Amino acid sequence: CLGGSCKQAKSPEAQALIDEGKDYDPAFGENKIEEIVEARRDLQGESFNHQGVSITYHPTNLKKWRSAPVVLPVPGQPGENGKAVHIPPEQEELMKEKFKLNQFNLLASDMISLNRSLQDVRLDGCRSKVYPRLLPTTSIVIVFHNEAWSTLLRTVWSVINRSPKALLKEIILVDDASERDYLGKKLEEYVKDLPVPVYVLRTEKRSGLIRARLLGAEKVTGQVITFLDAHCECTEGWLEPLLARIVENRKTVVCPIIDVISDESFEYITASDMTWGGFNWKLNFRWYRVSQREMDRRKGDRTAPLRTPTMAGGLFSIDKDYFYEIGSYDEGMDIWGGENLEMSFRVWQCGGVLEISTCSHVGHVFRGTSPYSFPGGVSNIILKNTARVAEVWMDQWKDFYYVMTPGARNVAVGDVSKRRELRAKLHCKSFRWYLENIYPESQMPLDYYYLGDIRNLESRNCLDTMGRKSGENLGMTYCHNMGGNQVFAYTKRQQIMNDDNCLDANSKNGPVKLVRCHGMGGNQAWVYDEVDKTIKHVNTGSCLQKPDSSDVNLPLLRPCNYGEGQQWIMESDFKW
Ligand code: LR7
Ligand code: MN
Repeated sequence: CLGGSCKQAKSPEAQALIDEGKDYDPAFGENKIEEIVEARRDLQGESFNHQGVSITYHPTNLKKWRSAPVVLPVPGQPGENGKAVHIPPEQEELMKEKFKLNQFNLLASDMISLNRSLQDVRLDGCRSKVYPRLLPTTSIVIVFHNEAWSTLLRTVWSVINRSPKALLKEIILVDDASERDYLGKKLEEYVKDLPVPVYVLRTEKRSGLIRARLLGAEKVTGQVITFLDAHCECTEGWLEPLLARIVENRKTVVCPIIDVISDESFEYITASDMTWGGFNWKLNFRWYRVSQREMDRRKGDRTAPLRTPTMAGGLFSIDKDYFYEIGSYDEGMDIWGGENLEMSFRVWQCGGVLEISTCSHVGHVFRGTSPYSFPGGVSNIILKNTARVAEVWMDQWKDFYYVMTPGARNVAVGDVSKRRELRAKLHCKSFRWYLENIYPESQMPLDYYYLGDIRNLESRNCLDTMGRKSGENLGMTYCHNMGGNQVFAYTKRQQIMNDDNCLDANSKNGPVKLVRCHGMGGNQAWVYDEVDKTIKHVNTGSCLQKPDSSDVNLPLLRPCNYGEGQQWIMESDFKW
């Protein structure tokens, strides 16, 4: 739908531009380039020098931005308006074959226009928002390794089609040593004809997404760097709210809401605006429900920017100078993983702000498995990257990572002294400060008496989550001294917890379940008596007891009798 076919003319003047083929020039609608250029000129007196360029951030002069032209659906084309693509049964085999190439439905992706239309998924309150008349320009940095043509170029086109042209400085594609022919000369030729400057950089050898992004960032000439993954689709109005937050405070790192593009059908599915980023004891990034505390801080306004404890990592805007001031990335991290939590902790602990702008929506193809190789081994790489995060930023809370992830104790983290120096140089706050002020709802307890395994005095076996989920029974088995499922924290809030889950009982004879910790005491409050070694359930007054012969893996809750079967040892045999 290039040419004028999918563009809606807002005026005769606009129609003329479409007819001339200048249909990506947003010099119509409300977004007149001349107007912006002029406004920049008007405010010269107030501008300051930024990387040798005189620019003006002017947060009080507001206007309603519109990223015309609107991409209209092409009738008959699969996937328009973000709809699912259905593969006819006779192509199912081919579909399965192609799926393996990128771990998403490549056949479906290839059927969809690079310029496909999407719904405007924003909350009503977002559409009428005004933003500073002068926003900084941004360069988009997209790193990729063996990305599919259609997803990569659809990302690029969605940026071009849905960003106000005056704000889009350039798009920088960083090829991280891809092995696919079409990503060579063909890509370079293709991008030459695009209506905004698009550059292709290449890492000399596979360097991983972290170092690839650093390479891209070096070439950025815009005032703000916006990172995207290589399989995204930006929706109407995605960019202005991101840049506007940086105008308010240049130490703000802003993410859009990351919507889901189905890896099966390429359907565009809106994600919740009530979700923020957190992490578990393994230091996996996880989505959790936004806390009531944060809803209250925003006075219940779902269109207000959301302060998030962590970010997913792939999609965000950051002032270019601030990116370097705050330490860009840890160059000691390889291939994939960890950099998202590293930047999240660093931004918060070192005086920045990390937000999700709920008015900005960008879709991302989430997939079940990684399609590419991890030279050196997946787990080694991820464990090492994550250990670097723990070693530099988490103070004693790094113990949670190590007890939970036995493999991590043996990986070589490499030299982290530079990153620790950075932390000192920037006078960054402690992890305790972060947990107290930014993430009090965290899975990691602020204060705890004990972290380790819990062993029954009589059977000598250990409590074990058996890897079970919230709502399932607590288990018990022989002690393996490896941590993981046999590690529990006994907290000052009287919880006995492993990762997200707490021991929980709601009647005096059990069962004892693992239930997502709610932090409110109640059924999750336990008292460990160091003298008689009982673990007493506060609400029922019953005691935790070793399993009986009917089910040797099921710990019981029974009236207290102070026998050895109800005595527990909280002393770890393993060290980390
Ligand atoms: O060696 C590599 N070189 C690369 O250039 C490995 C990957 N890459 C590229 C890759 O082609 C892609 O464009 O890096 C990008 C991210 O890799 P993905 O898409 O395979 O990973 P992901 O979407 O699971 O990654 C999420 O976590 C990563 C941790 O390192 C990064 O932070 C990704 O940017 C991040 N993606 C998102 O935040 C999108 C939302 C996903 C969630 C939650
Ligand atoms: Mn991705």
